[in-house]
Amino acid sequence: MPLGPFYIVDTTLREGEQFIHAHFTTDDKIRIATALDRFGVEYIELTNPATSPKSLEDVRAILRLGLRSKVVVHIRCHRDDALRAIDSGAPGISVFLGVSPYLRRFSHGLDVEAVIDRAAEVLTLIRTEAPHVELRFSTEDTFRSPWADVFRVYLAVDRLGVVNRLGVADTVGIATPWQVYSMVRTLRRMTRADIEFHGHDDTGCAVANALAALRAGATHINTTVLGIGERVGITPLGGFIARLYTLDRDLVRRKYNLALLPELDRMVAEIVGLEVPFNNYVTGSAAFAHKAGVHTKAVLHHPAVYEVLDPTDFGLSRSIAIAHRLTGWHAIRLRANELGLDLTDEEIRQVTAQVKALADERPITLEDVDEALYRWVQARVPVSVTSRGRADGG
Ligand code: HCA
Ligand code: CU
Repeated sequence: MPLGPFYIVDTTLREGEQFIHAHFTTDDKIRIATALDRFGVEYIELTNPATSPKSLEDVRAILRLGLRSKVVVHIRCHRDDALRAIDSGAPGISVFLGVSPYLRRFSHGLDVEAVIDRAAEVLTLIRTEAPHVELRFSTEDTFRSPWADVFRVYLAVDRLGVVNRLGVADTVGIATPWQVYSMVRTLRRMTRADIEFHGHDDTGCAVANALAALRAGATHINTTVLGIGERVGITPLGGFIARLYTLDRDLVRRKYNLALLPELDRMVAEIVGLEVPFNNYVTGSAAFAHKAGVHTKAVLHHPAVYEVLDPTDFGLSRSIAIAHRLTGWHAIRLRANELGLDLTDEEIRQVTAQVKALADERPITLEDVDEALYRWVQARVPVSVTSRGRADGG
């Protein structure tokens, strides 16, 4: 099933700024925005310019870059935030307001009727003052709100005829893909607006939920680089790209500059002072590492047997781990070839047995494998090796 038209709204510079380890300088923000633009995300969301004078300056600095990605600012549903957002000159404004009983009771204290009135006031103000701005309204904590409440709010907002899209936010990462699908599908049927999905990853469903939203007709998906955000963060850009890649590789390759993903992940990791996790989608150190003999044999013949993503599309290469007890003779043969050593299949099998025996005794390195291969060749008469130092006895 082909993917419908969709847009990535990357919010590394808004949700990502809420990550516990993020303290972005203006220069960091410019580097990240520029890299996201080169990667090809369609939108870049920025922190509320009403947050602090510096936040407003940063919005302006990023607008001055003249990026192709559309810049949207994210604001609370307040008149003052709205006026500041309009004043910032951003072409997009994304407004959010809590609808769940938790937020109505413990955050803003408004009942559903008052939520609707507030939304109407602020959204109409924005549309009047900034007729061309791309306007989105989202209900925070959508999935812990009774459906009747959320739909009352969404329908009332849609009827105002002033917003371009409605946002569905899994603020606490509680939604399942089925819930996301049915929420987005229903909204799609009942309103005229485009739909944006924002999903947190507290229970490990953020990528699946983003896909479920897309399949149900969502047009805009929120991501952040490495998934950074409040608590464990949201749908990671790389994970979402990986998910879509196997569904429509050509589309994903056409839309985004995939070879820039490793640099983007590394840059943001460095800026927040952390490593890219070893098991990160696509760019983790283990993402294309093959180990067991059964795997390495097949991968050496045909990588797709154990790889659904082609590392070369991302400017990366695979690695074959050779020095361990799970190794196989195809991997040892690969190493012998790399060293220019000429051994028969039977000899390679014998060296493999030696390597496995050694690895049973202690952890081994590639040097141990090389030594076993060289020793085997040296023990033969005559010595049939290329001019490698150690094989020559040096
Ligand atoms: C937050 C707000 C938000 C907003 C999402 C949106 C969320 O709680 O910090 O505007 O769609 O997760 O609800 O990030
Ligand atoms: Cu969020």
